Parts: sequence; C-alpha cells; structure tokens
Amino acid sequence: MHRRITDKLVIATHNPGKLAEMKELLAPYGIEAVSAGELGLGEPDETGNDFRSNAAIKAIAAAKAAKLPSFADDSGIVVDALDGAPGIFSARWAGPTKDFNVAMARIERLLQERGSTTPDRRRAHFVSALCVAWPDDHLEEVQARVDGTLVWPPRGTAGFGYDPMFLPDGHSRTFGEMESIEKHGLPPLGLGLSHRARAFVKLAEICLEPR
Ligand code: ITT
Repeated sequence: MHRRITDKLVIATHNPGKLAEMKELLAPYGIEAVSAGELGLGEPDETGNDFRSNAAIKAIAAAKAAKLPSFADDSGIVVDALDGAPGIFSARWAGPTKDFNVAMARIERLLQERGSTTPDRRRAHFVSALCVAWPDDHLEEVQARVDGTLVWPPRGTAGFGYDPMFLPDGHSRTFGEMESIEKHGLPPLGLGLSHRARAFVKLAEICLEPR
C-alpha cells in the first residue's frame, strides 16, 4: 500500500540546487518542508551501488534523525561513451570544492580522447531516484531519466551541476539556459522534462494530493 505525505517533510539534501528544485516541485501540494541543513542533520555516506539505494540511505538517515518523513534525491549524469560514468559518482567528480566546471571539463576531455565529437557519440542521460522514508521504515521509491546530448562549450548559467552541458532531446537550449520552470517542464509547459520533475510526477501520483 502506498502512503500519502500529509505532514511536515524533511528535504534530505545538502545540495542547494536540488533543494530549490525539490521545494518548487512540492510547493503546489502545500506540504511544509524543512531542509536537512536547517535541521543541522549530517550527511550519511552514500555507500550504495545504484541511485535507488543511495536515495534510500539519505532518506532513511534523515527520517531516523529528525523523526519525520524525509524526502531524498540521488541523481547523476550517465554518459554512454564513458561506459556510464560518472553516474552515481557525479557529485564526486566535482571534487571537494564542488567545482562543476572541472567536472564538465573532465567529461569533455574523456570524450575527446575517445573521439566522441559528433552528437550521436555524445549521448547521455540524467537519472533521478527519489525516496520518501518514514521513521517507521515505510519507503516510497520512484525513478526517472531524461535523455539528451552533451555540448561543448557549456551554455548558460541557470541551474546547477552539469546543466550547462546537457541538451535535452527535442530542445535547442541546454538545461543551463532554461529557467527552472522550463527545466521542470510541468503543465502547462509539458508533462515533465527533467529527470527530477519526471520522477516527482510519479511520486505525486502515489503520495501527494494537490491543495
Ligand atoms: P545530496 O546528496 O546532499 O542530495 P549531492 O550533490 O551530493 O547532494 P548526489 O550524490 O545525488 O547529490 O549527486 C548528484 C550530482 O549529479 C549533483 O551534485 C549534480 O552535479 C548532478 N546532478 C544531478 N541532478 C542534476 C541536475 O538536475 N542538473 C545538473 N546536475 C545534476
């Protein structure tokens, strides 16, 4: 049985870009949200082998610490020509200073080394695994992806992480060139564009009611 989110929710992320998007996605549902940072919660080690298990690790740790239902996202970019890298290590490729210009340049260097210069050899997708965990161990889990092509040089200053390099299929502007509302691509603009918005639509279907 799925469980509805009815009361206060902890957003279990320390990434400000994600936090902003997760708050925007929740806004129409009238759920009071507080971030892990505001509650002073620590960051658990992400020891899982896939996005789904890392999202669960983060949501469960926050639910236990805050004694409240907690909402986590584990996400990343999967590059076909790099055998799926950086994948679950997407945050780590930015190093301790979280410099995504460095991480994007590393992807580009590796693509050049492999001769991946044409769009068909620069395919990638973002993945978002979302997990809501309750203190009594109940979990709700969903996952979604968005496919696209990697461009160089990066374009745009909106968004976060790898957004300036990612051109979603069917669009002429990168995520870095889109306002967050366009990146979400939710009605009336569409039925969900970004990996996170698409996963959120699935979560909303099973756990949320519009107010
Ligand atoms: P939390 O674990 O605290 O949520 P994090 O940044 O460490 O924050 P992840 O382990 O899930 O989160 O790493 C995901 C990385 O993938 C993130 O740091 C971004 O660089 C990248 N990423 C995920 N979603 C993205 C998006 O919508 N746009 C651009 N980059 C994204």
